[in-house]
Amino acid sequence: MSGKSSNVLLKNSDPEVFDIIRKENERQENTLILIASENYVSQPVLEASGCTMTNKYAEGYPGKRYYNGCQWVDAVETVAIDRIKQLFKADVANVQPHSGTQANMAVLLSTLSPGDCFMGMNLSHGGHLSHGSPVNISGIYYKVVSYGVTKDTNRIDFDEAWKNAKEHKPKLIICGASAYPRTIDFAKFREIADSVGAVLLADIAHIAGLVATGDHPSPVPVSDYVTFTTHKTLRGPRGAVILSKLDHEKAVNKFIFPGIQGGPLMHTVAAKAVAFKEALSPGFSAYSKRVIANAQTLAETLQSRGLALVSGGTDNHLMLVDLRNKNLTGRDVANRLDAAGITCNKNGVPFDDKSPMVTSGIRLGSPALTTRGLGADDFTRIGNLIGDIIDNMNDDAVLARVQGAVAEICAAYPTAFLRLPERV
Ligand code: DSN
Repeated sequence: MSGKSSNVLLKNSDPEVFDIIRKENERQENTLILIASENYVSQPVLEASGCTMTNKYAEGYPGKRYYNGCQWVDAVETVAIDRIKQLFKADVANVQPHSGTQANMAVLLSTLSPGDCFMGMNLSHGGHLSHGSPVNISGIYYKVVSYGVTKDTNRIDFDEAWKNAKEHKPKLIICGASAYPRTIDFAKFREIADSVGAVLLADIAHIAGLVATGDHPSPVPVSDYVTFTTHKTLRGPRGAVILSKLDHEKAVNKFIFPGIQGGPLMHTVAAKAVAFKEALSPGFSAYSKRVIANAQTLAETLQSRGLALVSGGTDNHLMLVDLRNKNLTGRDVANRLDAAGITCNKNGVPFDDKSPMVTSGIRLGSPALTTRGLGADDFTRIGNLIGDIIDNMNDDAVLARVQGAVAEICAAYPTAFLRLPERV
């Protein structure tokens, strides 16, 4: 595969799309990405994502496909499975889910019948759409009870989880979150699940990279199923994985294909294999530690600027800023930061009275900028720039100054690691 010739071809054959991709590259180069669920993949992962395996149909699993010509996609899927099992010390793995929601759906379908009850974390307290939101298939097909965080500590309310489990006897419990800044006690969820005979699914999409390196406790020993996306702290291509115990392998595989997916995206499976090798390296372990240290530096800086953080800080890669004491909405602050070149997302905070399109908070995360090489001093500087914007929401001179500082930081940490010389 020649990055050079393929990109020259794209430029000549479709200048319109070439130009749009070039602009997206520039956006990724010239802004500070603090979206907690995003990252920059390495050049090798990017190369594998764009490989010829995109041409291949491969319904089935290695050694058991419906079409011929699968010898090389079999080989790459086997490598991906072996590496991810090694990384998480898991019995079995399915590396075909296109997304975290599909991974979760396959587990729900393989363990529950429509109308059965399961328990998950309330979306507005940090959970995920696929953990039983009424607008997601998980909340449409099943009866859902939820648990949240306590009002005083904003940490998981285990009393509520125990109480709801006892009262509703869910057949499955999902633990894991997409906006929760604290360590999750998976063993405690196991106890709750055991007390009512429920299956335990840990969705570690956000923290997979931290779990892989031992920087967050692993749910693998105590869970029946573990799902995660591969593109957040794990720093791989867009997609997901399901880990399970040996007994569940057949059912999980059946519900991914033919249950809810058709042909797997074999170019993505190849890129997952490359990312899993990177995650097994000592360098990745150092990266995970820096992700957490940088998040904590950012959190402390924001607090020193009078900003309130949900739960008072962070143990992982993300934090939620509660803007209610500033009388500002998440939407307005996220838009103003974006104008300054700092990209994050508006996010509801626990017990928020504003709609998800407005919100009272923003969510910030350190994985992408840590990949870019930023360290403690940079995160302190960025925290102060965020504080400056929030304290001066209507001041265009402050906006211009922050834009200048963002440009300086971006120039100091080029994303050259993403490019071949002629890449768009
Ligand atoms: N959209 C993802 C996130 O930002 O956390 C969750 O699927």
